[in-house]
Amino acid sequence: MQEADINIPEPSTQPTIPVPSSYGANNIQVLDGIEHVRMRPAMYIGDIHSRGLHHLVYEIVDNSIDETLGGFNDYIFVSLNPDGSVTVIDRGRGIPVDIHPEKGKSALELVMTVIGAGGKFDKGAYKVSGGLHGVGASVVNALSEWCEVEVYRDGKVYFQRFERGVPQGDVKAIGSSDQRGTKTTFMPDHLIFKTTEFRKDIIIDRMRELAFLNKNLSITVQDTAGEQEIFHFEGGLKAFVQFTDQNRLSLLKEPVYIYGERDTTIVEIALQYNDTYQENVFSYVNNINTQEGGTHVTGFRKALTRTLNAYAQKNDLLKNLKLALTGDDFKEGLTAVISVKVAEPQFEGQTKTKLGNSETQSIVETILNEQLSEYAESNPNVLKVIIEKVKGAAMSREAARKAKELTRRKSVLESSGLPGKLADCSINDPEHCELYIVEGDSAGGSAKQGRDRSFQAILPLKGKILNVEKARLHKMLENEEIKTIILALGTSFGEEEFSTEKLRYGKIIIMTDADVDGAHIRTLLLTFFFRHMRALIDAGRVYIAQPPLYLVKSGKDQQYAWDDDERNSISDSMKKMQKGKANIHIQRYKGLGEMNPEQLWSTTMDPAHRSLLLVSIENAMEADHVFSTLMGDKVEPRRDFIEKNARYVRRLDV
Ligand code: 0RA
Repeated sequence: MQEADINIPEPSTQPTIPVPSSYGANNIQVLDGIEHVRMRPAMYIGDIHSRGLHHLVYEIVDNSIDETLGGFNDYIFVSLNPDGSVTVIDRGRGIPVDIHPEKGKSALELVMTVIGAGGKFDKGAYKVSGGLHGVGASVVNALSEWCEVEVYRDGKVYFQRFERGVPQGDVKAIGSSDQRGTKTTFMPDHLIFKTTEFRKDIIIDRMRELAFLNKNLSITVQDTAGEQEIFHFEGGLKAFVQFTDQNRLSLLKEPVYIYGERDTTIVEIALQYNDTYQENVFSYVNNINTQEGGTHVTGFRKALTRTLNAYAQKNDLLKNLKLALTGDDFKEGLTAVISVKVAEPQFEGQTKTKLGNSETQSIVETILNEQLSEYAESNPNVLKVIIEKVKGAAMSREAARKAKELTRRKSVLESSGLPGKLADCSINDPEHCELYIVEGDSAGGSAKQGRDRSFQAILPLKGKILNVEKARLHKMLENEEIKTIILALGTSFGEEEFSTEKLRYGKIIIMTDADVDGAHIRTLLLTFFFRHMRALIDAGRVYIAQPPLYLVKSGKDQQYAWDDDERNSISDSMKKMQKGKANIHIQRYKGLGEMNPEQLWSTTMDPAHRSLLLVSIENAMEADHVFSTLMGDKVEPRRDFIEKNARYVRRLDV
């Protein structure tokens, strides 16, 4: 897993950074807006760390995507410039520059300075909006040291410059051009952001995704060295599904592809089956990843189950199967991308990433029913393969049920007892309780002695847990370590029984050694949570403990260091205090067991001093890619991945 997927929680207060006050009294409202954005940036872009920083780029690109959705733009160029600024160019209609009759300012200036003005201009039918997106270019402008916009329109080039959101003069024509489009360059403000360093891989992930979702669009990303990568997929979602499954063995020659329109809704779906047991369904509305699903996904599932079931019945493909297929049987090994374009999307749910429009469900359902039946009729051999896979899932479901019944006694997972290895905490209020999942008995011992037993519980794991990426459900439930974890959490397990409400701890903290084995166990645990208890990650319940890597000692002075830079600066400063005569000793902690209980408490478990990494899944597609690469069957892509990501190896759980 890369750094991109693990985010440090946002501090609740932001520094107050006023805007320069050199801008005329009639602009008070505009200034108030800009000042508010600068005082509370997290309200607009999520946070002021790497995630929020990259969000700036997405905001600008989203405007170009709106032009694309309206049918006016087929090209986006994103450049990470050597000076740290970013340039985004499109070939859309260009932001209008004429003077707004009431405001007396150019439309361009209004778009760039009035918070929320973006939405007041009709930019086409399928506007990107929802979630954090759609706050507009003005927010990016307010959070930039400077920002320059060039508009190519009416044979001319127009230009306007802003500093910390404030126009440095009116828009003016600076040349002629036969092009149309918009070029925006902005320098993120280091007074606002904790980091102003853009990461090419993060930008590329989103640009690739956008290119998959808009097959007529070509996106070029240029890095600081001038290297370019072009993303353009004529196969669109088909290529997206193939990319997702690149590390898995596909059962179909190529994905099934569905496209249809009704009223103003556009539906696009690609799906295929592979030889694993996981389901990977990614859904989008107007190019926004709907993490929480919604009506379009419901419509998809209903139509898939119904159409395939009807086809199998009609063609007598289920004759040896003595049980009825259920919806779950169609999920094993399914990879699908559902992308809908909806004129007025309603976003609901905790993170506003769940589509609520009820008409969309029946539109998706109808289009998929019709076209998948047609596809089935003309591709009987493909359907045979799919139905065999589905039957396999049904039979394994049945086998698991029988095995459970045979043993007669209540399954461990249904029993109310807690696992013997768990050293539970004494208070009962889950919100205030923490479960440390600890690698190995010796570290478990230190943790048990070092903890605050009132609210911290310790669960030591013996060895490696099962790699769930390669195992069917009932195999997983035979695994002792997995059973122990499920029991300790109290959530139960499986589609129907699992419930976050029964979770016995507010925080689940993975604490492993800082070596290769520890990293492996951490990845196995994260794979388990990602594939089977995703709701816990989405609810912000899963954390990674951060034990220090070094103890730097000089006489009585002892300080911990969490990375090499910190170690060096500590030992440098010890030398300076003691005027170069210091006798510095550095201890590298390889395992948690090397720390005594007090050390483990004070560095890693004490809420007043520890730092935890919150595990969050920003991009489910990317997370799936990481896990399938790291934990899947194919060796080659795993090696490539590790080599490519060697740069981030400190955070990469291999
Ligand atoms: C408002 C109205 C029109 C286009 C745009 C905004 C526009 C904004 C951005 C931001 C980046 N690229 C953009 N391209 C267009 C419509 C103008 C018209 O009718 O010609």
